[in-house]
Amino acid sequence: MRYEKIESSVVRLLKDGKRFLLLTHKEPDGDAIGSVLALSKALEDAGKQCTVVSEEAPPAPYDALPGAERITQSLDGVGPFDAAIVLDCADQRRLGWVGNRVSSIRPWVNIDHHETNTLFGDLNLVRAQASSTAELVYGLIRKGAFPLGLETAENIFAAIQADTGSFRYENTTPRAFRIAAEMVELGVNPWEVNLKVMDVYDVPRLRLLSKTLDTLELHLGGRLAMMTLPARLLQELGAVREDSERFVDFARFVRGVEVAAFVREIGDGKYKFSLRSNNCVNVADVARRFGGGGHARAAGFECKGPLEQLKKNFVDEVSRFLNGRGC
Ligand SMILES: [Mn+2]
Repeated sequence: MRYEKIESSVVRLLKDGKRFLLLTHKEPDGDAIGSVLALSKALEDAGKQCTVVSEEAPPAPYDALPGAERITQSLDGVGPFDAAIVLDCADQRRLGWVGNRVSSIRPWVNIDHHETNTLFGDLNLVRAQASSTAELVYGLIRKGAFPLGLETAENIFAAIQADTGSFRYENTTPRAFRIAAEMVELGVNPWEVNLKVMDVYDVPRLRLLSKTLDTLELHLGGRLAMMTLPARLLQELGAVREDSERFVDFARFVRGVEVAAFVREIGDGKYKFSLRSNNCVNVADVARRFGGGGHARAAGFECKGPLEQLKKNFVDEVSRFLNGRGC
């Protein structure tokens, strides 16, 4: 079905329904949180009831987005719902325990922009060309003529800014700029948003960055850069998982690098690989080989095993991609 047709069905459902459950992926990022907050606020301003649940509380700095305190970690005593709306989530597993608890709710509306989305919803509003999920939320709000107040506008702006790397990444489309400009016209102050949710580091984060940069390794003639973060370092420095967010970019910034990887130990012998690329390798395809997914320029996967073996398998796979693409 065409996107516009599905969009009309979702709008009808949002207009007809009264009570909605909004969900997003675990380890939520700026687009995940901005999108659930924007859509839930617009629906609430239209007289609907929304419950927003995520596996964990919004991590800093996204806990500073307006309305973040409305996100809860409990499903006790809530419902029934007219629909479960899942935002920015490529597959159901990424919901964590919340997904198992609410799978009986129907219909599921899957709103996302990951090219590896598994279309797990009853309605799948998925557009891989979109800069962000917030861009799709904006489309729904406008099409349904739902209220778009300052709080909603700030969340849409912050989400687009987060997913486009402050309007620098390849997904920075004219539409992303147009929506952002419109949000500024509605009263959003980009400088204030930046101070609140972009350039604000706690000291443990900077110390963690310093230690992580020391682990930089180059492979495949300098085309693959890798950094690793052992779990004990977080504890030692009093840092948390979110403090390593976007560290992978520093590996990508190295001149001549095509693929960058940031490997974080997540416990029980498991590791999370965060991948980025600069030009020709689709890292979502690389991640898929290891059971993960994402976007062409930003993807990830989790795996288990001795670190040296995992790294070797990964280097071999990237090598095949680089040779295959002749880059
Ligand atoms: Mn996103």
